[in-house]
Amino acid sequence: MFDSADLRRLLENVVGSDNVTDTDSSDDADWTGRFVGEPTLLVRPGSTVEVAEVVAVARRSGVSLVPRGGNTGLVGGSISRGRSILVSTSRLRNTGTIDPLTRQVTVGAGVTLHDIQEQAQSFGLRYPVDFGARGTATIGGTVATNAGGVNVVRYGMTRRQIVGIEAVLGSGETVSHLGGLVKDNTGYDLAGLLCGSEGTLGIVTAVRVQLVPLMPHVVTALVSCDDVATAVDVVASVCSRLDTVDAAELVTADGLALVREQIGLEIAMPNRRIHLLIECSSASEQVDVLSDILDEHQGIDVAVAVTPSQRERLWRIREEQTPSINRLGVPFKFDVTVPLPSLAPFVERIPLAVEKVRPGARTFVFGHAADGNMHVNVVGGDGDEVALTEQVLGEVVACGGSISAEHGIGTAKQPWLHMVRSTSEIDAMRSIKAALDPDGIMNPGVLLP
Ligand code: FAD
Ligand code: 2HG
Ligand code: ZN
Repeated sequence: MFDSADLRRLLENVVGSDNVTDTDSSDDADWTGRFVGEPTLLVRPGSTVEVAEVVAVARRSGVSLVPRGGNTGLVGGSISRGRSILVSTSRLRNTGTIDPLTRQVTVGAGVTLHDIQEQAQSFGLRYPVDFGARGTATIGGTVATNAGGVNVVRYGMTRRQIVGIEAVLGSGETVSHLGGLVKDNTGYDLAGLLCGSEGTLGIVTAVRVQLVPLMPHVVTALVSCDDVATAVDVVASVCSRLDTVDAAELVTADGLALVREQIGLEIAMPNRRIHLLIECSSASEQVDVLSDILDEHQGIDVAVAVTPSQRERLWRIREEQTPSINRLGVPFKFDVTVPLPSLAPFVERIPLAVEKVRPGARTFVFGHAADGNMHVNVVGGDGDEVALTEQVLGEVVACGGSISAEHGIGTAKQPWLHMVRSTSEIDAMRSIKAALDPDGIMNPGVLLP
C-alpha cells in the first residue's frame, strides 16, 4: 500500500472519493490466477478529461499507471506492479449512435465487446471481433491488445476495425481523431500505433469502429478426422473456394474430453482425434455449397448445424476450452502462430516437446486453424518454467512463427520478445515510447524489456 495519503487525496480530487479504492492482493489477480497484483489504488475516471488529470497526477507523483479494462488479458498486462496504480475504464461507457451511412459508431473504452455486438445487431450490423470473453473484455482492452478471436480469417484483427481513436498519452497530451474518414492519409496512423501497444503509450478512452453487414444465413460444419494435416487441407480448400468463411476452429479429442468432463456437455461426436468447426455466413443459403466442398475430402466425418441451438452446442465445445483448462489448475499459456505449412507437424509434435521438459504435464492445443494461431496450454507436471517456455517458443520460432499471435506480450512473454523482434525493431519501439511516454509511467514491465 502507498504510504502517501497525498496521492489518494489528489486522485480523489479528480474522480471523487467513490472512485478510488484499495485493491488487495488476495482478489487482484488476472483471469488465470497466474499473475497476482501488488496491493495498490484503483482509480475509475469518468471522462477523458479525468483520465488526463489522473495522468498528470501520476507524472507529478512519480507513480506509474496500469490501464485496466475487463482484466481478461492472458499475459499479465493489467496487473499492478511496483509503485503503480490501476486505471480502470469501467466508467468510460458512453456509446454513440450508429451512423447508418458509414456503418460506424464511437464507443467509450469501457464498453464490452458483448454490448457493442448487441448494439450493432439491433441495426442489422455486426462488430466482427468476437471470442469467449466477450461479456467482460472491453473495446479499450481489445484495442490495446489488438485482439483477434474467431473471425479473423474473414474480418482481420481489431486494428482492421478501427477508424478513429481518442487517447491520453503518457506525456499527458490528449489525442482525438474520431472523424471516421476511411481515406485519410494525413500522417502517422496513431490509431494503428496505439492498437497493440498494451497500455505502454497511453490510455485509450474512445474508439470509432467500422461495423460490417450481419449475414442472415449461418452454417456451422463439424469436420472430424484423425490427423491435423487433413484438417489443415480441409480449411485450405474451404477458404480458397468460399469468401464467406467466418471461422475455422480446431479442437483435439483431449480438449473435447476435458470439456465433457468439466461441464458434463452431452453431445454426440465422432470418435476422432481432431475436430474442426467451420462457420460460414452469407446473404443467401449455402449449406449445399459447403457440403459439396467437404464431400470432396476423404477420411473425414461431417455434420452440419444450421439451427441456432445446434450451432451453439458445437461452439460450446470450443469456447469452454479456456474455462475448462483453468479448472484443472493455473495453466501456462502460449498463444503462438506458425506458418500454415508447419501447422500440422507443430500441433502433432508440441505435446511431446512439452513432455521432455515438464514430465507429467497435460498439454491442450486448440485455436484458430485458418490463421495458424494455436493456443498451447500446459497444466501440471514438474520442471523448470523457463525451460518450458523456451522449449515451446523455441519450436515456434524454429518454424518461422510468432511468440504472440493475438494476446500480446504483456509481462508474461516480455523476456522473450527478442526471439522474434530484432534489436533495431526493439530500439525503434523504445524511441516511440520515449516520445509518447517521456517519464515511462505507462505500464512499465509490459511488452518492452
Ligand atoms: P485487460 O485485460 O484489462 O487489459 C489487457 C491489456 O490492455 C493490458 O496491458 C492493459 O494495461 C491494456 N489496456 C486495457 N484497457 C486499456 C485502455 N483503455 N487503454 C490502454 N491500454 C489498455 N484474446 C484474443 O485476442 N482472442 C481470443 O480469442 C481471446 N479469447 C479469450 C477467451 C477467454 C475466455 C479469455 C479469458 C480471454 C480471451 N482473450 C482473447 C484475451 C483477452 O480477452 C483479450 O486480450 C482482450 O483484448 C482483453 O481485454 P480487456 O478489456 O479484458 O483488457
Ligand atoms: C481463444 O481462442 C482464446 O479461445 C484463449 O484466445 C486461448 O485460453 C487460451 O489459451
Ligand atoms: Zn484465441
